[in-house]
Amino acid sequence: MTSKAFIFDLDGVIVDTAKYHYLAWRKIATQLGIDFTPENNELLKGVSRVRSLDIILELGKINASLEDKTKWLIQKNTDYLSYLVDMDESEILPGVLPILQFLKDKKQCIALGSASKNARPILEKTGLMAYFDVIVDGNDVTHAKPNPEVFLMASKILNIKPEHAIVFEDSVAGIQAANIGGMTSIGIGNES
Ligand code: B16
Ligand code: MG
Repeated sequence: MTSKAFIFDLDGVIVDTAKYHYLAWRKIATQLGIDFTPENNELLKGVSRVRSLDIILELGKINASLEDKTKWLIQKNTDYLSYLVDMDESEILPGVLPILQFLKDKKQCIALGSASKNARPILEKTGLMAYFDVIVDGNDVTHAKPNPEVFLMASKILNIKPEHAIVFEDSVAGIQAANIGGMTSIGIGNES
């Protein structure tokens, strides 16, 4: 049988951290007088931290200096990390452990392909690190999703052709990235 690579996104697929990203971004938005709704938050899923701030500023039609942007990015991440302090395996989304264990038992290649720069501490806190043969995250890539770099890097390290890679993703940008990369994409989440 041809070897396959199973590549998992993190936020929204393995753990529900989108709610913490939302709380942290909403604080910044409120400070800036922007009404940041859960619907707006959908625009940030799978999107890098820097691009997320730009989207929020565009929503509020705000021009900001590099200095202010840097300050808000640090504030957002500090706040976000404070929500992760007590994170443990109870935050793993339903169905994740059985599928990871199934793939491990079948000796399939498992990778993480996440835009997050906090991916490794999250995998450690949830006890999932040992399942992953390869981890590619926001610290490793130059181009954010929908650029396929994160997934192509994972399949390359695993020495598996993109057409033999299956990507599990919750974001539009991530599905686009997998499709542009010539991989099979599986959307996770609600239909609407
Ligand atoms: P960080 P994923 C993405 O993770 C999130 O979906 C997105 O909302 C977030 O802005 C991005 O990571 C960067 O996260 O601030 O932790 O570096 O879905 O690609 O696993
Ligand atoms: Mg995601």
